Amino acid sequence: MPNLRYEPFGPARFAILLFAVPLLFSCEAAAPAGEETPAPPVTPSATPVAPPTMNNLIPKPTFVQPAAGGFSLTAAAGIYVPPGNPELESIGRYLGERLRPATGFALPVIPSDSIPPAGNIYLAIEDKDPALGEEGYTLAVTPDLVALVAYMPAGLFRGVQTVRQLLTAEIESPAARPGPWILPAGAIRDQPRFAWRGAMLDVARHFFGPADVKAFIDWMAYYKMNRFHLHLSDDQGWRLMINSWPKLAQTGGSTAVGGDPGGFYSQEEYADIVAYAQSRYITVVPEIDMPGHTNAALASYPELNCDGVAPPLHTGIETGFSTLCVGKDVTYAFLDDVIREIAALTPGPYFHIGGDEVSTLSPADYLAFVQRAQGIVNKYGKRTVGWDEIGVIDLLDTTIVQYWNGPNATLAAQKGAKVIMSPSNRAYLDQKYDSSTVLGLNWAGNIEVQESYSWDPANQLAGVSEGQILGVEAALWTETIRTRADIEYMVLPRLLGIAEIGWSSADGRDWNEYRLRLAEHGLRLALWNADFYRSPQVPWK
Ligand code: TNX
Repeated sequence: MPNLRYEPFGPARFAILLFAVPLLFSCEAAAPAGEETPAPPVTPSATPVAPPTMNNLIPKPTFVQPAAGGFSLTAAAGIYVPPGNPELESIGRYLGERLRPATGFALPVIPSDSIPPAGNIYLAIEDKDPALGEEGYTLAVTPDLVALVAYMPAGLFRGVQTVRQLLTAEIESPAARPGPWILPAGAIRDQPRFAWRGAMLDVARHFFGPADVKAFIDWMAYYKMNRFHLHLSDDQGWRLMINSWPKLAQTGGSTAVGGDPGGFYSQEEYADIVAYAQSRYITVVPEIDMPGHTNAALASYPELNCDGVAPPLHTGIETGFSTLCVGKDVTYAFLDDVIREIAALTPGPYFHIGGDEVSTLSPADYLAFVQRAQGIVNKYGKRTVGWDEIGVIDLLDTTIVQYWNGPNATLAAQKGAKVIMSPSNRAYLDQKYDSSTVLGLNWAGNIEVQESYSWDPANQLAGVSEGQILGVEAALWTETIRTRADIEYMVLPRLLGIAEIGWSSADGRDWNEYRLRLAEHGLRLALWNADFYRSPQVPWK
Protein backbone atom coordinates (compact mmCIF):
# COMPACT_ATOMS: atom_id res chain seq x y z
CA MET A 1 0.00 0.00 0.00
CA PRO A 2 1.32 3.43 -0.83
CA ASN A 3 1.81 5.67 2.13
CA LEU A 4 2.21 9.26 1.13
CA ARG A 5 3.21 11.66 3.80
CA TYR A 6 1.78 15.14 3.70
CA GLU A 7 4.28 17.66 5.03
CA PRO A 8 2.23 20.48 6.42
CA PHE A 9 4.64 23.35 5.91
CA GLY A 10 2.40 25.66 4.04
CA PRO A 11 0.11 28.53 4.71
CA ALA A 12 -0.82 28.50 8.35
CA ARG A 13 -4.51 28.22 7.65
CA PHE A 14 -4.06 24.89 5.92
CA ALA A 15 -1.77 23.44 8.53
CA ILE A 16 -4.24 24.50 11.19
CA LEU A 17 -7.04 22.88 9.29
CA LEU A 18 -5.30 19.55 8.97
CA PHE A 19 -4.27 19.48 12.59
CA ALA A 20 -7.64 20.67 13.75
CA VAL A 21 -9.37 17.42 12.92
CA PRO A 22 -7.55 15.22 15.42
CA LEU A 23 -7.73 17.99 18.02
CA LEU A 24 -11.44 18.35 17.60
CA PHE A 25 -11.86 14.72 18.42
CA SER A 26 -9.50 14.49 21.32
CA CYS A 27 -12.27 15.75 23.59
CA GLU A 28 -14.59 13.16 25.10
CA ALA A 29 -17.74 13.80 23.18
CA ALA A 30 -18.11 15.77 20.01
CA ALA A 31 -21.21 17.81 19.55
CA PRO A 32 -23.96 15.78 17.96
CA ALA A 33 -24.69 16.34 14.35
CA GLY A 34 -27.87 18.12 15.33
CA GLU A 35 -26.30 21.47 16.16
CA GLU A 36 -26.06 23.49 13.03
CA THR A 37 -24.87 25.98 11.31
CA PRO A 38 -25.20 29.57 10.27
CA ALA A 39 -26.14 30.35 6.72
CA PRO A 40 -23.26 29.84 4.30
CA PRO A 41 -21.85 32.57 2.10
CA VAL A 42 -24.07 31.92 -0.86
CA THR A 43 -25.27 34.32 -3.45
CA PRO A 44 -29.03 34.08 -3.37
CA SER A 45 -30.41 32.07 -6.25
CA ALA A 46 -33.83 32.04 -7.82
CA THR A 47 -34.84 28.74 -6.25
CA PRO A 48 -34.75 28.56 -2.46
CA VAL A 49 -31.94 26.30 -1.35
CA ALA A 50 -31.91 24.45 1.95
CA PRO A 51 -28.80 25.34 3.95
CA PRO A 52 -26.17 22.65 3.75
CA THR A 53 -25.96 20.44 6.78
CA MET A 54 -23.89 17.59 8.15
CA ASN A 55 -27.11 15.93 9.32
CA ASN A 56 -27.93 13.99 6.19
CA LEU A 57 -25.15 11.46 6.12
CA ILE A 58 -25.88 7.75 5.81
CA PRO A 59 -24.22 5.92 7.45
CA LYS A 60 -23.96 8.31 10.35
CA PRO A 61 -20.31 9.18 11.03
CA THR A 62 -18.48 8.40 14.23
CA PHE A 63 -17.84 12.07 15.15
CA VAL A 64 -19.18 15.22 13.58
CA GLN A 65 -18.25 18.74 14.57
CA PRO A 66 -20.16 21.32 12.55
CA ALA A 67 -18.72 24.81 12.19
CA ALA A 68 -19.92 28.13 10.84
CA GLY A 69 -20.11 28.77 7.14
CA GLY A 70 -19.35 26.54 4.24
CA PHE A 71 -17.13 25.75 1.30
CA SER A 72 -18.38 26.84 -2.08
CA LEU A 73 -17.48 24.48 -4.92
CA THR A 74 -17.05 26.49 -8.10
CA ALA A 75 -16.10 25.94 -11.71
CA ALA A 76 -12.51 26.84 -10.79
CA ALA A 77 -12.11 23.95 -8.33
CA GLY A 78 -9.64 21.14 -8.80
CA ILE A 79 -9.05 17.93 -6.91
CA TYR A 80 -5.49 18.01 -5.57
CA VAL A 81 -3.66 14.82 -4.78
CA PRO A 82 -0.02 14.27 -3.83
CA PRO A 83 2.00 13.33 -6.94
CA GLY A 84 3.29 9.93 -7.92
CA ASN A 85 0.39 7.87 -6.65
CA PRO A 86 -1.87 6.50 -9.40
CA GLU A 87 -4.25 5.01 -6.85
CA LEU A 88 -4.96 8.40 -5.30
CA GLU A 89 -5.32 9.94 -8.73
CA SER A 90 -7.91 7.36 -9.61
CA ILE A 91 -9.87 8.05 -6.43
CA GLY A 92 -9.67 11.73 -7.33
CA ARG A 93 -10.94 11.01 -10.84
CA TYR A 94 -13.78 8.97 -9.39
CA LEU A 95 -14.81 11.94 -7.24
CA GLY A 96 -14.57 14.29 -10.21
CA GLU A 97 -16.71 11.97 -12.34
CA ARG A 98 -19.39 11.82 -9.66
CA LEU A 99 -19.56 15.61 -9.27
CA ARG A 100 -19.24 16.55 -12.93
CA PRO A 101 -22.72 15.81 -14.37
CA ALA A 102 -24.69 17.95 -11.92
CA THR A 103 -22.18 20.77 -11.56
CA GLY A 104 -20.95 20.88 -15.13
CA PHE A 105 -17.53 21.74 -13.66
CA ALA A 106 -14.30 20.30 -15.06
CA LEU A 107 -12.94 19.29 -11.64
CA PRO A 108 -9.54 18.14 -12.91
CA VAL A 109 -7.31 15.97 -10.76
CA ILE A 110 -4.13 17.91 -10.05
CA PRO A 111 -1.14 15.97 -8.73
CA SER A 112 0.84 18.53 -6.80
CA ASP A 113 3.43 18.82 -4.07
CA SER A 114 2.24 22.21 -3.04
CA ILE A 115 -0.62 23.19 -0.81
CA PRO A 116 -3.76 23.69 -2.83
CA PRO A 117 -4.92 27.28 -3.04
CA ALA A 118 -8.28 28.19 -1.57
CA GLY A 119 -11.28 26.88 -3.44
CA ASN A 120 -10.02 23.35 -3.99
CA ILE A 121 -10.49 19.82 -2.74
CA TYR A 122 -7.51 18.02 -1.28
CA LEU A 123 -7.17 14.24 -0.90
CA ALA A 124 -4.24 12.62 0.87
CA ILE A 125 -2.98 9.51 2.59
CA GLU A 126 -1.03 10.07 5.79
CA ASP A 127 0.61 7.56 8.07
CA LYS A 128 0.46 9.58 11.28
CA ASP A 129 -2.99 8.35 12.35
CA PRO A 130 -3.01 4.55 12.02
CA ALA A 131 -5.97 4.37 14.38
CA LEU A 132 -8.09 5.30 11.35
CA GLY A 133 -7.47 1.78 10.11
CA GLU A 134 -8.14 0.59 6.62
CA GLU A 135 -11.40 2.44 6.04
CA GLY A 136 -11.40 5.42 8.36
CA TYR A 137 -10.88 9.03 7.30
CA THR A 138 -10.95 12.57 8.54
CA LEU A 139 -12.62 15.37 6.66
CA ALA A 140 -12.13 19.05 7.35
CA VAL A 141 -14.29 21.55 5.49
CA THR A 142 -13.51 25.25 5.84
CA PRO A 143 -14.60 28.13 3.63
CA ASP A 144 -11.21 27.71 1.91
CA LEU A 145 -10.73 23.99 1.45
CA VAL A 146 -12.13 20.51 1.60
CA ALA A 147 -9.37 18.30 3.05
CA LEU A 148 -9.93 14.59 3.14
CA VAL A 149 -7.21 12.51 4.77
CA ALA A 150 -7.06 8.76 5.36
CA TYR A 151 -4.56 6.18 6.47
CA MET A 152 -5.31 3.85 3.56
CA PRO A 153 -6.83 4.38 0.09
CA ALA A 154 -10.02 2.54 1.07
CA GLY A 155 -10.57 5.13 3.78
CA LEU A 156 -10.13 7.90 1.27
CA PHE A 157 -12.72 6.28 -0.96
CA ARG A 158 -15.20 6.00 1.94
CA GLY A 159 -14.57 9.67 2.73
CA VAL A 160 -15.26 10.61 -0.88
CA GLN A 161 -18.81 9.30 -0.36
CA THR A 162 -19.14 11.68 2.58
CA VAL A 163 -18.02 14.57 0.38
CA ARG A 164 -20.72 13.63 -2.14
CA GLN A 165 -23.39 13.37 0.54
CA LEU A 166 -22.47 16.71 2.10
CA LEU A 167 -23.53 18.41 -1.09
CA THR A 168 -27.21 19.01 -1.76
CA ALA A 169 -29.10 15.99 -3.11
CA GLU A 170 -29.12 17.65 -6.54
CA ILE A 171 -25.48 16.70 -6.88
CA GLU A 172 -26.84 13.30 -7.95
CA SER A 173 -28.60 14.80 -10.93
CA PRO A 174 -27.47 13.25 -14.21
CA ALA A 175 -27.92 16.63 -15.93
CA ALA A 176 -26.42 20.01 -15.04
CA ARG A 177 -28.16 22.01 -12.32
CA PRO A 178 -27.51 25.63 -11.33
CA GLY A 179 -26.22 24.94 -7.82
CA PRO A 180 -24.95 26.61 -5.67
CA TRP A 181 -22.74 23.76 -4.47
CA ILE A 182 -21.94 24.32 -0.83
CA LEU A 183 -20.36 21.91 1.62
CA PRO A 184 -21.13 22.78 5.24
CA ALA A 185 -18.04 23.68 7.24
CA GLY A 186 -16.95 21.39 10.01
CA ALA A 187 -14.93 18.33 10.76
CA ILE A 188 -15.66 14.64 10.64
CA ARG A 189 -13.71 11.71 11.93
CA ASP A 190 -15.24 8.46 10.84
CA GLN A 191 -14.55 4.76 10.78
CA PRO A 192 -16.64 1.60 10.64
CA ARG A 193 -17.89 -0.47 13.54
CA PHE A 194 -17.67 -3.74 11.58
CA ALA A 195 -15.15 -4.97 9.03
CA TRP A 196 -17.79 -6.80 6.94
CA ARG A 197 -20.61 -4.71 5.54
CA GLY A 198 -22.07 -6.82 2.82
CA ALA A 199 -24.89 -7.20 0.38
CA MET A 200 -25.82 -10.35 -1.51
CA LEU A 201 -27.46 -10.52 -4.91
CA ASP A 202 -28.94 -13.82 -6.08
CA VAL A 203 -28.31 -13.96 -9.83
CA ALA A 204 -29.27 -17.65 -9.96
CA ARG A 205 -33.05 -17.56 -9.50
CA HIS A 206 -33.14 -14.74 -12.03
CA PHE A 207 -30.14 -13.61 -14.00
CA PHE A 208 -29.02 -9.99 -13.95
CA GLY A 209 -26.45 -8.72 -16.41
CA PRO A 210 -23.33 -6.70 -15.65
CA ALA A 211 -25.05 -3.31 -15.92
CA ASP A 212 -27.59 -4.22 -13.23
CA VAL A 213 -24.87 -5.66 -11.05
CA LYS A 214 -22.75 -2.52 -11.39
CA ALA A 215 -25.68 -0.32 -10.39
CA PHE A 216 -26.09 -2.47 -7.28
CA ILE A 217 -22.37 -2.11 -6.52
CA ASP A 218 -22.66 1.65 -6.89
CA TRP A 219 -25.46 1.83 -4.30
CA MET A 220 -23.28 -0.20 -1.96
CA ALA A 221 -20.34 2.14 -2.53
CA TYR A 222 -22.42 5.25 -1.80
CA TYR A 223 -23.27 3.78 1.60
CA LYS A 224 -19.73 2.60 2.39
CA MET A 225 -20.42 -1.12 2.08
CA ASN A 226 -17.45 -3.35 1.28
CA ARG A 227 -18.45 -6.97 0.53
CA PHE A 228 -20.45 -7.92 -2.54
CA HIS A 229 -21.67 -11.49 -2.22
CA LEU A 230 -22.66 -12.89 -5.59
CA HIS A 231 -24.90 -15.97 -5.32
CA LEU A 232 -23.80 -17.54 -8.60
CA SER A 233 -25.51 -20.92 -8.61
CA ASP A 234 -28.67 -22.55 -7.38
CA ASP A 235 -31.26 -25.09 -8.46
CA GLN A 236 -32.61 -22.76 -11.12
CA GLY A 237 -29.41 -21.49 -12.68
CA TRP A 238 -25.63 -21.65 -12.98
CA ARG A 239 -24.39 -18.17 -13.88
CA LEU A 240 -20.64 -18.28 -14.47
CA MET A 241 -18.77 -20.01 -17.28
CA ILE A 242 -16.46 -22.71 -15.92
CA ASN A 243 -14.10 -23.60 -18.76
CA SER A 244 -13.48 -27.15 -17.58
CA TRP A 245 -17.24 -27.82 -17.22
CA PRO A 246 -18.82 -25.59 -19.88
CA LYS A 247 -22.29 -27.14 -19.79
CA LEU A 248 -22.81 -25.80 -16.27
CA ALA A 249 -23.39 -22.37 -17.78
CA GLN A 250 -24.57 -23.43 -21.23
CA THR A 251 -27.23 -25.86 -19.97
CA GLY A 252 -27.53 -24.97 -16.30
CA GLY A 253 -27.65 -21.25 -17.08
CA SER A 254 -30.24 -21.52 -19.83
CA THR A 255 -33.34 -20.71 -17.81
CA ALA A 256 -34.60 -19.16 -14.56
CA VAL A 257 -37.54 -19.26 -12.15
CA GLY A 258 -40.82 -19.42 -14.02
CA GLY A 259 -39.04 -20.40 -17.22
CA ASP A 260 -37.80 -16.82 -17.57
CA PRO A 261 -34.75 -16.16 -19.73
CA GLY A 262 -31.48 -17.43 -18.29
CA GLY A 263 -27.98 -16.13 -18.82
CA PHE A 264 -24.50 -16.38 -17.42
CA TYR A 265 -21.33 -14.32 -17.13
CA SER A 266 -18.36 -15.14 -19.29
CA GLN A 267 -15.17 -15.24 -17.28
CA GLU A 268 -14.25 -11.87 -18.78
CA GLU A 269 -17.56 -10.34 -17.64
CA TYR A 270 -17.10 -11.76 -14.17
CA ALA A 271 -13.55 -10.41 -13.99
CA ASP A 272 -14.87 -7.03 -15.11
CA ILE A 273 -17.48 -7.04 -12.33
CA VAL A 274 -14.80 -7.96 -9.82
CA ALA A 275 -12.59 -5.13 -11.07
CA TYR A 276 -15.50 -2.67 -10.96
CA ALA A 277 -16.17 -3.62 -7.34
CA GLN A 278 -12.47 -3.45 -6.55
CA SER A 279 -12.27 0.08 -7.93
CA ARG A 280 -14.88 0.93 -5.29
CA TYR A 281 -12.96 -0.90 -2.56
CA ILE A 282 -15.58 -3.63 -2.50
CA THR A 283 -14.50 -7.28 -2.32
CA VAL A 284 -16.50 -9.78 -4.33
CA VAL A 285 -17.47 -12.94 -2.43
CA PRO A 286 -18.45 -15.58 -5.01
CA GLU A 287 -20.86 -18.27 -3.87
CA ILE A 288 -21.30 -21.69 -5.40
CA ASP A 289 -24.03 -23.26 -3.31
CA MET A 290 -23.40 -26.93 -2.42
CA PRO A 291 -24.13 -29.78 -1.82
CA GLY A 292 -27.79 -28.72 -2.08
CA HIS A 293 -29.21 -26.01 -4.34
CA THR A 294 -27.42 -27.77 -7.19
CA ASN A 295 -30.11 -28.88 -9.61
CA ALA A 296 -28.72 -26.69 -12.40
CA ALA A 297 -25.37 -28.51 -12.15
CA LEU A 298 -27.05 -31.91 -11.82
CA ALA A 299 -29.12 -31.20 -14.92
CA SER A 300 -25.99 -30.26 -16.87
CA TYR A 301 -23.82 -33.31 -16.06
CA PRO A 302 -25.47 -36.71 -15.45
CA GLU A 303 -22.32 -38.04 -13.77
CA LEU A 304 -22.80 -35.70 -10.83
CA ASN A 305 -25.97 -37.65 -9.92
CA CYS A 306 -25.79 -40.85 -7.86
CA ASP A 307 -28.01 -42.63 -10.39
CA GLY A 308 -26.14 -41.17 -13.37
CA VAL A 309 -29.32 -39.60 -14.71
CA ALA A 310 -29.61 -35.84 -15.20
CA PRO A 311 -32.83 -34.38 -13.78
CA PRO A 312 -34.77 -31.80 -15.76
CA LEU A 313 -33.95 -28.12 -15.30
CA HIS A 314 -35.85 -26.64 -12.35
CA THR A 315 -37.93 -23.48 -12.73
CA GLY A 316 -39.98 -23.68 -9.53
CA ILE A 317 -39.04 -22.18 -6.18
CA GLU A 318 -39.05 -25.18 -3.85
CA THR A 319 -35.76 -25.80 -2.06
CA GLY A 320 -33.95 -28.63 -0.30
CA PHE A 321 -34.51 -31.46 -2.79
CA SER A 322 -31.24 -31.48 -4.70
CA THR A 323 -27.79 -32.69 -3.72
CA LEU A 324 -24.51 -33.52 -5.36
CA CYS A 325 -23.61 -37.19 -5.08
CA VAL A 326 -21.34 -37.07 -2.04
CA GLY A 327 -20.03 -40.62 -2.45
CA LYS A 328 -18.59 -40.22 -5.97
CA ASP A 329 -15.02 -39.17 -6.74
CA VAL A 330 -16.16 -37.18 -9.75
CA THR A 331 -18.04 -34.85 -7.40
CA TYR A 332 -14.76 -33.77 -5.80
CA ALA A 333 -12.99 -33.46 -9.14
CA PHE A 334 -15.86 -31.17 -10.16
CA LEU A 335 -15.56 -29.15 -6.95
CA ASP A 336 -11.83 -28.84 -7.36
CA ASP A 337 -12.16 -27.53 -10.91
CA VAL A 338 -14.93 -25.07 -10.07
CA ILE A 339 -13.24 -23.71 -6.98
CA ARG A 340 -9.86 -23.49 -8.72
CA GLU A 341 -11.23 -21.55 -11.70
CA ILE A 342 -13.27 -19.14 -9.59
CA ALA A 343 -10.47 -18.65 -7.05
CA ALA A 344 -8.15 -17.71 -9.91
CA LEU A 345 -10.64 -15.09 -11.16
CA THR A 346 -11.30 -13.64 -7.72
CA PRO A 347 -8.58 -11.61 -5.99
CA GLY A 348 -10.51 -11.36 -2.70
CA PRO A 349 -9.77 -13.86 0.05
CA TYR A 350 -13.25 -15.45 0.31
CA PHE A 351 -15.13 -18.32 -1.30
CA HIS A 352 -18.72 -19.01 -0.19
CA ILE A 353 -19.77 -22.65 -0.36
CA GLY A 354 -23.42 -22.18 0.60
CA GLY A 355 -24.15 -25.32 2.56
CA ASP A 356 -27.75 -24.41 3.31
CA GLU A 357 -31.00 -26.33 3.22
CA VAL A 358 -30.02 -29.89 2.41
CA SER A 359 -32.82 -32.25 3.31
CA THR A 360 -31.83 -35.37 1.38
CA LEU A 361 -28.47 -36.23 3.01
CA SER A 362 -27.73 -37.88 6.32
CA PRO A 363 -26.08 -35.56 8.84
CA ALA A 364 -22.87 -37.62 8.56
CA ASP A 365 -22.77 -37.36 4.77
CA TYR A 366 -23.48 -33.62 4.91
CA LEU A 367 -20.72 -33.09 7.44
CA ALA A 368 -18.16 -35.11 5.50
CA PHE A 369 -18.97 -33.30 2.28
CA VAL A 370 -18.74 -29.79 3.71
CA GLN A 371 -15.55 -30.69 5.54
CA ARG A 372 -14.01 -31.72 2.24
CA ALA A 373 -15.28 -28.64 0.39
CA GLN A 374 -13.72 -26.44 3.08
CA GLY A 375 -10.42 -28.23 2.48
CA ILE A 376 -10.53 -27.57 -1.26
CA VAL A 377 -11.29 -23.88 -0.70
CA ASN A 378 -8.36 -23.74 1.68
CA LYS A 379 -6.10 -25.48 -0.82
CA TYR A 380 -6.81 -22.69 -3.32
CA GLY A 381 -5.86 -20.07 -0.78
CA LYS A 382 -9.31 -18.80 0.12
CA ARG A 383 -11.28 -18.53 3.34
CA THR A 384 -14.47 -20.55 3.40
CA VAL A 385 -17.74 -18.75 4.06
CA GLY A 386 -20.92 -20.79 4.52
CA TRP A 387 -24.50 -20.40 5.67
CA ASP A 388 -25.07 -21.21 9.32
CA GLU A 389 -25.78 -24.89 8.67
CA ILE A 390 -22.02 -25.46 8.20
CA GLY A 391 -21.50 -24.67 11.89
CA VAL A 392 -21.64 -28.44 12.57
CA ILE A 393 -18.32 -29.22 10.89
CA ASP A 394 -14.79 -28.93 12.26
CA LEU A 395 -14.22 -25.37 11.16
CA LEU A 396 -10.85 -24.09 10.10
CA ASP A 397 -10.00 -21.00 12.07
CA THR A 398 -10.29 -18.96 8.89
CA THR A 399 -13.84 -20.14 8.13
CA ILE A 400 -16.70 -17.66 8.45
CA VAL A 401 -20.30 -18.59 9.18
CA GLN A 402 -23.21 -16.52 7.91
CA TYR A 403 -26.19 -16.54 10.26
CA TRP A 404 -29.59 -16.43 8.59
CA ASN A 405 -32.01 -18.59 10.51
CA GLY A 406 -30.68 -21.62 12.32
CA PRO A 407 -29.00 -22.62 15.59
CA ASN A 408 -25.60 -23.52 14.19
CA ALA A 409 -24.17 -20.01 14.02
CA THR A 410 -24.05 -20.09 17.80
CA LEU A 411 -22.33 -23.46 17.68
CA ALA A 412 -19.81 -22.07 15.20
CA ALA A 413 -19.14 -19.04 17.40
CA GLN A 414 -18.52 -21.35 20.36
CA LYS A 415 -15.90 -23.09 18.25
CA GLY A 416 -14.27 -19.75 17.57
CA ALA A 417 -15.63 -18.94 14.12
CA LYS A 418 -16.46 -15.40 13.12
CA VAL A 419 -20.08 -14.77 12.24
CA ILE A 420 -21.74 -12.56 9.64
CA MET A 421 -25.20 -11.49 10.76
CA SER A 422 -27.94 -11.78 8.13
CA PRO A 423 -31.00 -12.45 10.26
CA SER A 424 -33.72 -13.34 7.79
CA ASN A 425 -36.37 -11.35 9.67
CA ARG A 426 -34.29 -8.14 9.40
CA ALA A 427 -31.76 -8.38 6.59
CA TYR A 428 -33.56 -10.45 3.95
CA LEU A 429 -34.50 -7.86 1.42
CA ASP A 430 -36.63 -10.31 -0.55
CA GLN A 431 -39.19 -10.29 2.27
CA LYS A 432 -42.24 -8.11 1.68
CA TYR A 433 -42.52 -4.72 3.37
CA ASP A 434 -46.13 -5.33 4.34
CA SER A 435 -49.08 -7.44 3.29
CA SER A 436 -49.72 -5.23 0.27
CA THR A 437 -46.22 -5.63 -1.22
CA VAL A 438 -46.62 -7.39 -4.56
CA LEU A 439 -43.02 -8.57 -4.95
CA GLY A 440 -41.16 -10.79 -2.54
CA LEU A 441 -41.77 -13.63 -0.14
CA ASN A 442 -42.78 -13.45 3.50
CA TRP A 443 -41.73 -16.66 5.18
CA ALA A 444 -39.54 -14.65 7.58
CA GLY A 445 -42.26 -12.06 8.13
CA ASN A 446 -42.95 -8.69 6.61
CA ILE A 447 -40.01 -6.34 7.08
CA GLU A 448 -40.88 -2.65 6.97
CA VAL A 449 -38.06 -0.13 6.75
CA GLN A 450 -38.12 0.39 10.51
CA GLU A 451 -37.84 -3.32 11.32
CA SER A 452 -34.97 -3.63 8.91
CA TYR A 453 -33.14 -0.74 10.61
CA SER A 454 -33.96 -1.14 14.29
CA TRP A 455 -31.81 -4.03 15.47
CA ASP A 456 -28.32 -4.54 16.69
CA PRO A 457 -26.09 -7.36 15.42
CA ALA A 458 -24.65 -7.92 18.90
CA ASN A 459 -28.11 -8.57 20.42
CA GLN A 460 -29.44 -11.09 17.94
CA LEU A 461 -28.09 -14.40 19.17
CA ALA A 462 -27.40 -15.48 22.70
CA GLY A 463 -23.76 -16.53 22.72
CA VAL A 464 -22.76 -14.44 19.70
CA SER A 465 -21.51 -11.08 20.87
CA GLU A 466 -19.69 -8.13 19.34
CA GLY A 467 -16.22 -9.72 19.35
CA GLN A 468 -17.41 -12.78 17.42
CA ILE A 469 -19.28 -10.78 14.82
CA LEU A 470 -17.45 -9.93 11.66
CA GLY A 471 -20.28 -7.78 10.41
CA VAL A 472 -23.64 -7.68 8.69
CA GLU A 473 -25.01 -8.55 5.30
CA ALA A 474 -28.25 -7.80 3.50
CA ALA A 475 -29.48 -10.47 1.07
CA LEU A 476 -31.67 -10.17 -1.99
CA TRP A 477 -33.02 -13.53 -3.14
CA THR A 478 -34.64 -13.23 -6.51
CA GLU A 479 -37.33 -15.88 -6.87
CA THR A 480 -39.86 -13.08 -7.46
CA ILE A 481 -37.44 -10.41 -8.68
CA ARG A 482 -37.12 -10.15 -12.45
CA THR A 483 -36.02 -6.64 -13.40
CA ARG A 484 -33.71 -3.84 -12.29
CA ALA A 485 -36.78 -1.93 -11.09
CA ASP A 486 -37.78 -4.94 -8.95
CA ILE A 487 -34.31 -4.98 -7.39
CA GLU A 488 -34.53 -1.26 -6.70
CA TYR A 489 -37.92 -1.57 -5.05
CA MET A 490 -36.83 -4.29 -2.61
CA VAL A 491 -33.30 -3.09 -1.89
CA LEU A 492 -33.92 0.64 -1.67
CA PRO A 493 -34.25 1.93 0.95
CA ARG A 494 -33.62 -1.06 3.25
CA LEU A 495 -30.03 -1.46 2.08
CA LEU A 496 -29.19 1.97 3.52
CA GLY A 497 -30.28 0.88 6.98
CA ILE A 498 -28.19 -2.29 6.87
CA ALA A 499 -25.22 -0.22 5.69
CA GLU A 500 -25.66 2.07 8.68
CA ILE A 501 -25.96 -0.87 11.10
CA GLY A 502 -22.65 -2.15 9.79
CA TRP A 503 -20.82 1.17 9.91
CA SER A 504 -22.24 3.33 12.70
CA SER A 505 -22.04 2.78 16.43
CA ALA A 506 -25.19 1.36 17.98
CA ASP A 507 -25.60 4.04 20.62
CA GLY A 508 -25.83 6.81 18.05
CA ARG A 509 -28.62 5.11 16.11
CA ASP A 510 -32.25 5.99 16.54
CA TRP A 511 -35.09 5.28 14.11
CA ASN A 512 -36.82 8.61 14.61
CA GLU A 513 -33.68 10.49 13.70
CA TYR A 514 -32.65 8.05 10.96
CA ARG A 515 -35.96 8.36 9.15
CA LEU A 516 -35.34 12.09 8.66
CA ARG A 517 -31.94 11.44 7.10
CA LEU A 518 -33.48 8.71 4.99
CA ALA A 519 -36.14 11.12 3.78
CA GLU A 520 -33.45 13.38 2.35
CA HIS A 521 -31.79 10.40 0.66
CA GLY A 522 -35.06 9.72 -1.12
CA LEU A 523 -34.21 12.77 -3.23
CA ARG A 524 -30.90 11.16 -4.17
CA LEU A 525 -32.46 7.79 -4.99
CA ALA A 526 -35.02 9.59 -7.12
CA LEU A 527 -32.26 11.38 -9.02
CA TRP A 528 -30.71 7.99 -9.75
CA ASN A 529 -34.06 7.18 -11.26
CA ALA A 530 -34.39 4.29 -8.82
CA ASP A 531 -37.82 2.83 -8.30
CA PHE A 532 -37.47 2.74 -4.52
CA TYR A 533 -40.17 1.89 -1.97
CA ARG A 534 -41.75 5.06 -0.57
CA SER A 535 -42.45 3.65 2.86
CA PRO A 536 -45.23 5.46 4.73
CA GLN A 537 -42.93 5.36 7.78
CA VAL A 538 -40.60 7.93 6.21
CA PRO A 539 -41.44 11.64 5.70
CA TRP A 540 -40.16 11.74 2.11
CA LYS A 541 -39.44 15.14 0.64
C1 TNX B 1 -33.82 -19.30 2.06
S1 TNX B 1 -31.30 -18.18 3.00
C2 TNX B 1 -32.73 -19.63 1.28
C3 TNX B 1 -32.72 -19.27 -0.14
C4 TNX B 1 -34.04 -18.70 -0.58
C5 TNX B 1 -34.54 -17.74 0.46
C6 TNX B 1 -35.81 -17.06 0.06
C7 TNX B 1 -30.74 -19.42 2.53
C8 TNX B 1 -29.42 -19.70 2.99
N1 TNX B 1 -31.54 -20.16 1.76
O1 TNX B 1 -32.38 -20.37 -0.92
O2 TNX B 1 -33.86 -18.05 -1.78
O3 TNX B 1 -34.76 -18.43 1.65
O4 TNX B 1 -36.16 -16.08 0.97
